[in-house]
This record gives sequence, C-alpha cells and structure tokens, in this order.
Amino acid sequence: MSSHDRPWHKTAVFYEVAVHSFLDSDADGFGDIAGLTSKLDYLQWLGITAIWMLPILPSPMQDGGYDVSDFEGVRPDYGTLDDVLTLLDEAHSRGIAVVTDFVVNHTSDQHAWFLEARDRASPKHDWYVWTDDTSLYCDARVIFVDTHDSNWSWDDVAGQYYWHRFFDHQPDLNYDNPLVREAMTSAIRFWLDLGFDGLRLDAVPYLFEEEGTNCENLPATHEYLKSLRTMVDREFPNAVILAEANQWPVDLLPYFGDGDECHMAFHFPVMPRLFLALATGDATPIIDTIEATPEIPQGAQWAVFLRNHDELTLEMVTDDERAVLYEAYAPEPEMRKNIGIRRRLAPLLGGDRRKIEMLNAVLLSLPGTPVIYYGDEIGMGDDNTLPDRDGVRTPMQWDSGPTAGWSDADPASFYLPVITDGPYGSATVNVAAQKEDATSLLHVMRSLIAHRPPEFGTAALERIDTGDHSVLGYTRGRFAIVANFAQDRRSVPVESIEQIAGPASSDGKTVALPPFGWAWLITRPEES
Ligand SMILES: [Ca+2]
Ligand SMILES: [Ca+2]
Repeated sequence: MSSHDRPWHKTAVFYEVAVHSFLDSDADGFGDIAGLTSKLDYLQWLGITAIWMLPILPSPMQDGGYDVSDFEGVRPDYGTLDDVLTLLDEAHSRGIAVVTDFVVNHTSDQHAWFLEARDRASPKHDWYVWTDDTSLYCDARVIFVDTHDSNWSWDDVAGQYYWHRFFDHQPDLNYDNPLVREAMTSAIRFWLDLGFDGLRLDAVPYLFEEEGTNCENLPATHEYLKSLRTMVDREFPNAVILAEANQWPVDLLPYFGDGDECHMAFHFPVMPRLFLALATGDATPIIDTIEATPEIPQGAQWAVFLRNHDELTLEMVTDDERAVLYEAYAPEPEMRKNIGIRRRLAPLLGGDRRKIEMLNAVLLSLPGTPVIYYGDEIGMGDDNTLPDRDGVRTPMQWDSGPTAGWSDADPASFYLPVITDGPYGSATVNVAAQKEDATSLLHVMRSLIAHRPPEFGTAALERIDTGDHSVLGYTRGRFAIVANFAQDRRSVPVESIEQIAGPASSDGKTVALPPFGWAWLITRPEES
C-alpha cells in the first residue's frame, strides 16, 4: 500500500474487529463490511493504523465464521467482494492497513470439499484425515475440552472417523495431500490479490499430523509455511502473515523461521502475566517472561494483546498461577471456558479505570505491535448468558439509543444481542458519550495511541531494577516505562528529563506513582 513502507507492521497499532458485531449498515441485524467502512473515520480518529477482521467468508457460523464453507467468497450477510474492495480503498486512503483472518487448518463440514469427501470413492476423500482406528494420533491433546473428548468423530456416510482438532463440525484438511496445499495457497493468493495487507493464519500449529507426536509444530507444517512465505514475498512484498499459535515462545520461534516464515506471531505467555501481576501485586512475572522470550529474526515482530475474541487463555501458565487467575478473575463457573476466562477487559478489572488504563499503557509500550480488541477502548462488558465465546463478541455500543446505534433492525433479529443492562449497558457505555467527555476512557486511549512513540514498536527492551517487586520498569530505547501494580503509592528511582504520559509525578530522579499509576518517560535526549 502506498501510505505504508515496510515494515509497516512494526509500528502499527492494530484494532481487532468482529465485523458481524461492529455496524449493521442495511438493518438486517448482522454487522457488515459496509458498516465497518462507514466507521473508518472513527478508527482513524482513534489513531488505529491497522485493522484485523475476524473471518468474513461463507460460513454456517457455528464457530463465529471460523467454520469456512468456501475459501474464495464472502458470506452474503457481510456483503460482497465489491464491498471488500471499497473497504480496502477507503482504509488505505486513511493510512489504515487491513488484515483478515484466514482459517488454514480446517473447513466447515458444510464445505463442498467435505461433502464430496464423505464419499470414499471421491478423489476429495483424501483431502481430509480419516481412520478406522481411533487410536491413531492418540498423543494429540483435545483443545476444546468443554465440548469434546476426542479428536475423532464418526461419519455415517463415509463409514469412517474423521480428524478434527477443534469442533466436530470443523474437519481438518489433510495437508499431506499436495492438492490441499495447492488449494490453500491459491486461496491465500486470492485474498492478497484483492489488496489485503496481510492474513492472520488461524490455528497454524495443527496443519500436519504425524503418529507418535503431539501433532503440533511439526517440521512439515514449517515447510509449508516457508513455501507460503516465498509466494507472499514474491507476489505481495508489502503483505504480512501472522501466526496464531498458542504456544510457548520457544515453540513459537520456529514460526518466524530465519525470517522466512511468518512476519508476526502472537505473544501468548505475557498476556496472562499482566493479569497475574495485578492479582498478586507482583510485577516480576511480566518482566521475567519478556526476558525469557528469545530474540526473533530481523523483520519479525510479536503481536501483543490484553483481550481478544476468544477466552482469556490460561494455557501458558502453571497450575498454581492458573488457580490464582481463576480465583481473581472468574469466581463464577459460567465465566470459565475451556482453559480460560470468557470475559472482556473492563469487567475483568472490575471496571477500575486505573487498572484498565495502566494495562493499556503497558500493552502499548511492550515489545511488539499492540492489538486492541473492539469495544475495549470504551470499556464494554460481556454477556455470559450467550453460548461459547459469543459473550465477548456482542454489538459495538455506538450511542445510548435502544439499539446502541449499531443497527436499525428490530432487536429481536440481532445476530447477537446488545448489552443494555447493568453497569456496562449501552446507555452508560457508548462511543458518543465518551467522545463528548474529555476525561473518558476513549479519550485516554486516543491520547495514549497519539503519544506512543514509534520506538515502542521497534526498540530493544531493558529491565529497570526498580527495587520494588510491585513496580514494573523497563526502557525502550530512550524511553522509560514504569507501572505500579500495588494498590498503594510507590516511589522508584528512575532518571528522566520529561514525562510523556501517565498519572505519576517525576522530579527527574524519582517517579512517584499512585495506586495502579504508571508513566512513560524520556530518559535522555534523542541521538542526532
Ligand atoms: Ca447488515
Ligand atoms: Ca491438521
């Protein structure tokens, strides 16, 4: 794209959006691409420079669109390919890159490939993974432990079991079949050809299976990613591919290859430790986790986040840490999902503005590219009466009207209901009200993004020894960041010449921090 030179992804601020819940432009109760396009001015005002959209492909929507029934189309509810082209043009003209989700590991069971594959005589049969013996690949764990106790499900038509790492309506593609690899590469090319600036590759560790392994992170999976990257570099040199791999950094590192696999990968372990530090008042696990993160190749970049469209995953913590996190953040059983917590940022933090702002200030200054989840910039809540993870995907609350300004349809027809009741209801929490209020969370978020130096995306991190385990401290180049995870005042020695942001006061030698206070500081003049 013209307005971004490489490496644009290193200095970007991402905004993750569920298109079906953002804005319904044609009053059918389902958010759409034209709706998202109509809100680009808002995202530009907020300072967002890249959008990551959840899947918009044809889908029975049994898993929020991650159950894809056609890899080269748009689900009619979302709009048309022309709507996509308009979105890309309008975003690019505002300096906003657009990345979309692409599900590589599996399809919906309604995909034409799978419908054909159920016939054992069909050449498509081998496009999926079948067995008569369900002890095959028995070392692979079950991921959706709340719903399934096996990765195999029986298909009556085929008279065989098929392999699925996620829901049983999401059969895994057989990557051992070269035709599958070609078809998926071709589908990825289709989306980048339209003008997308990148693709987030969903559930990428699980592409290949191999007996005697846990069927994750296999060499063949990395070989395929290298071939994909070669195609992207050759044909779309400004595009990036992001790996979604919920793994420890040591296992994630190979997804960057030698700079010849994915450009970006989500840093999963640091996220739960931000919440852990708040629960315990001890910031040590955050900095320890970052320091334990291996160096990544030049050109590669972490993506960091506080919350997203999934449960707050607790796979990357110890059993003891998980117990603390469940106790602090998910006291009610309905708040728990799989190995994690299905709540949004603001309710997780008890609606405490100090904590919400501090975690965002840390997020925006951590090594990597920050991803803000739609609605978290205004402190939206969640609805745990909805199934699975839909409770954190409710419609964006634009104004205080009866439909929150997100749709003109009858609320009874909404794909997901608006949160109208309680402290996070749309009458209280909405964009319009917060835009009017200069002290609102929305304005703080906008100011944070505006004051965020590009170095936060690129400079190396060095730990500051604050002498206080409650106070997180690190430098990013000429900047220093401190954050107080204790509920009382703390003072720490940090030399600085100027404070850029934060509820703290510095005399140049010491920073005084209120409870959950933080500061972004300049430590020395810019080198000329
Ligand atoms: Ca619509
Ligand atoms: Ca697979």
